[in-house]
Amino acid sequence: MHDLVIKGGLVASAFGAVRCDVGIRQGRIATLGEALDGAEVLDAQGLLVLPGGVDSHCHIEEPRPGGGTTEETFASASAAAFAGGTTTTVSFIPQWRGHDVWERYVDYRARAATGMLDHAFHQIISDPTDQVLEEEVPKLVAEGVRSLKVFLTYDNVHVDDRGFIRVLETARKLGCLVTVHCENYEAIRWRTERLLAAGLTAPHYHAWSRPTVVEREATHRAIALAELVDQPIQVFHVSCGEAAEEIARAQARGLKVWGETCPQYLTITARHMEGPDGAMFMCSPAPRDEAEHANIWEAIRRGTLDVVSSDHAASSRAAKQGADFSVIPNGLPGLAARLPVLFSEGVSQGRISLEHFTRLVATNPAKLMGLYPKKGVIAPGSDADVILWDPKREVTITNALMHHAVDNTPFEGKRVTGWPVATLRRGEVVMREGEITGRPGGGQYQPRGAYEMATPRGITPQGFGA
Ligand code: DUC
Ligand code: ZN
Ligand code: ZN
Repeated sequence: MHDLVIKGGLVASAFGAVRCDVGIRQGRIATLGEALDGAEVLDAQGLLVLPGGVDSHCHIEEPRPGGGTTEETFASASAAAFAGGTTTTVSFIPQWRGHDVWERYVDYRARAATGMLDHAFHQIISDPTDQVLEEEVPKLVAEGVRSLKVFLTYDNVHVDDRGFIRVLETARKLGCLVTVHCENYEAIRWRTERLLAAGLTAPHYHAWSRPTVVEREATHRAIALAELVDQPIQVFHVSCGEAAEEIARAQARGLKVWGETCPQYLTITARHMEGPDGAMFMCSPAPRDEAEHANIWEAIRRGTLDVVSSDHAASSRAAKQGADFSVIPNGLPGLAARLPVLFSEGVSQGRISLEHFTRLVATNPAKLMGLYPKKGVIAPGSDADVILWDPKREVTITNALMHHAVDNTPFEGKRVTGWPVATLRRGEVVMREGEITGRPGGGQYQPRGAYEMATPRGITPQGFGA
């Protein structure tokens, strides 16, 4: 007898897509089989039964040095995530220059506990001091924070090569993954100064300030330094073929280098930034063009890019105003739209299989973040994080359907085929037909232990290793 049985759907399980019932007991998948009994039954005839989405890159309620936080709170992000079929997030604990990180971790844990999502954290390192790397990061690792994030660009957070190498070295020692925003800081700074001096200030010059070459260079450098130290890395939000080629070359050499992309790099172009709402499409790396969308699809198909996350970074229309492109906050809200947009563009349009979709949005991010097989798969023993998905439903995306805190979505008006009709987190129905039914505070922290994907290869150039 189960607490709940999902009956009659096509289940994307660890064994591929099979038609069976899913029996849930005490928040976990207990049985995959036929004619299962349950105290409650959910009818999934005609629906797909998918593992809950794992969004391994989203910015939620990130405290700012001057006070306040980013606009999306854990409460609103939970609603957005459930509406779009995501049940687990990995978001960012900030580090402000000149500050330590432990206090930020304690504060961020408390914030995340107010939401409904199961959650884990990356620790941003923007000031890699001895105190932070040698005393505080080990304490965070003991708490289950197993990924460090570095920015190779942005004024207040970028690290130079020496700082980056020290973060890689620390991660190697402690068994963490390093995730990297790859764009060249000085190159963007120089381009931005020249553009502004020439009076080219409108939002679409954001793309001119950071062409693909700055992403390719930083991706190459990040990989080379990771190879030097023998440290696994994930390159975040790959937007162009040149950067994907760097990753493919590294993978062909056997390096532990993974690549992520986001729905915006498959659907939005730099031309979107030319309209009156241009700022609403500003993110970094910048949106490119249709040829680059095709390159990113190809990199997905080949497996070079194996995770699609949202890089959810939501700002309201009012916050996205600014005197010139360099002061407008970067980032797009995408927590809710991630699965529907990728399913529609990918599975409905025949570019990828259902199984590949499931790997990109749930299984692979869970594996790379050390959350698998608790998360990211429908298999006995795993958490019962499940989406009931209607592959035929046609929906026009509106901001109201996104449930996030802000008044804009870059996917406004986009017609998609395929939509989540219910989301279960650990066996509890937390969204049904767009209505959020989860309880505030119901999300659980997911501490991460040592895992294979974050383990160094044990091969360093010339054999001299840390
Ligand atoms: N790019 C980032 O690197 N972070 C948040 C938003 C964005 O566009
Ligand atoms: Zn980034
Ligand atoms: Zn980001």
